[in-house]
Amino acid sequence: MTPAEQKKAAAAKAAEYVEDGMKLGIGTGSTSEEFVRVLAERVKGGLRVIGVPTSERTAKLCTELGVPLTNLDDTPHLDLTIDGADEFDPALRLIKGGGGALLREKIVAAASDRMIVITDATKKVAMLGAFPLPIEVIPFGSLATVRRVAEVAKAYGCEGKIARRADSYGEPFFTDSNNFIFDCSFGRIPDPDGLARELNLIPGVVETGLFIGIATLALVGTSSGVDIIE
Ligand code: ABF
Repeated sequence: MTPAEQKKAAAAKAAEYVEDGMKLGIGTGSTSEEFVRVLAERVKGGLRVIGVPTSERTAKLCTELGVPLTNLDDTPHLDLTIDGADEFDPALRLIKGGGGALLREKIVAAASDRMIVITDATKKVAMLGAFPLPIEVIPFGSLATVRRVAEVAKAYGCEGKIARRADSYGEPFFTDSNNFIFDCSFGRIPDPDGLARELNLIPGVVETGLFIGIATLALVGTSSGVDIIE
């Protein structure tokens, strides 16, 4: 299977974990979009679920396809979140945020009893870091914040280019919460737990794309089927 087919297969498998009456967190990205399509078919067939989308983009697709939506103010406790990832390691630690939705993704996943990650096989790595780590930063004083990010990262064995994300017109990219994202090309992150903990203590850092201790299961499309990793 191609990576696109692997994403579809992982998304279809994830739909098997959705039960009638569930309150769902619904992720962002191309794999999550495949999941929304499968979920919408099941909703048409009578499945009763309600979802909290992790981005405006996902909300739009759900609305177009008839997946009922709510928000965390009305529904603060979710049964299950299903979302993609940019990388995951054998301990199910993730890098997310390539799509810019990491803050809402983490809030929604943290409000859920379980999080299932759906990916193609290319996302599986022995060590996190080849994918640039996104860090969401308050615009005020962002360069000072990022200077501190670089110092902390260095102390955890991570060095490399840190660049503010731009949109397709070269303008600063703003998240759904109106913050900047800085992409950190570290290459390798030897201690993701320590790095995540320390980065979250820096004033001005809103969240990092390191999801640690959050995912409970990964459904990974491969050339021959879907691997289930716990
Ligand atoms: C979201 O979409 C992100 O956290 C992650 O960056 C990305 C994965 O994208 P895709 O499913 O398109 O590979 O889940």
